[in-house]
Amino acid sequence: MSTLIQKKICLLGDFSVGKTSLTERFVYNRFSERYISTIGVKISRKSIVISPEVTLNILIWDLAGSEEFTGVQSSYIQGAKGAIFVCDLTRPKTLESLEKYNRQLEDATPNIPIALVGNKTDLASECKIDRYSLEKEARKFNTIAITTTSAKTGRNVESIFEALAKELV
Ligand code: G3D
Ligand code: MG
Repeated sequence: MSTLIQKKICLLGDFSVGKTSLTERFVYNRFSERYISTIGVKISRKSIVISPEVTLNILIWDLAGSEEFTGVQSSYIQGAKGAIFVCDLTRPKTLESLEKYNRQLEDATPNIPIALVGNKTDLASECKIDRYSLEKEARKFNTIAITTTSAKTGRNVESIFEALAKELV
C-alpha cells in the first residue's frame, strides 16, 4: 500500500531575496523576470516521491512583500515542519536578518529542520557573502543543509527542497 504524507514548510527571509522566485522555480520550473508584490500568503503544493511506498506532498508557504518591515505573523510559521531560510548573496544584511526569523521560528515551532540558502549565484561578480559566512551563520540554527542557488538559472533549487523534504518523512 502506498502512503501519502502532507507537510508544511515555509520560506523565511527579507524582502526581495528570492523566496517567491525559488518557489516558482521549484513548483512550476519557471522564473518570472517581472516582480509582482502580492499581499498575504501564497501556498503551493508539490508532490515528491520519496520511495515506491511513500509520496510526500509539500505545502510551500510563501510570504507577501512587506515582511521586512512588519515581521512574520505567527500563523505563517505555525504548523511548519521545516523551513527554508533565504538570503541574497549580493546583500550581506539579508544574512544577518536570518537570526531574527530564527527567533520567531523558535518561539512558534522549535527545533524544526532548516535549509539555509544563499540565492542569486548567477550574479557572481556582485556576490558579497562567501561560503565561510554562510556556514558560520548556519551553526546558529538547526540547519540540515546549506547551499547556494539561482532561481534564475535553476541551479541547486530542486536539490535543496528535496533535501529538506527527506528530513520530513
Ligand atoms: P521575495 O519573494 O523574497 O521578495 P522575489 O523575492 O522572488 O520576488 O525576487 C526579488 C527580485 O529578485 C526579483 O527581481 C527577482 O526576479 C530577483 N531574483 C530572484 N531570484 C533571483 C536569482 O536567483 N538571480 C537573479 N539574478 N535575480 C533573482 P525584480 O527586479 O523583479 O525585483
Ligand atoms: Mg515574495
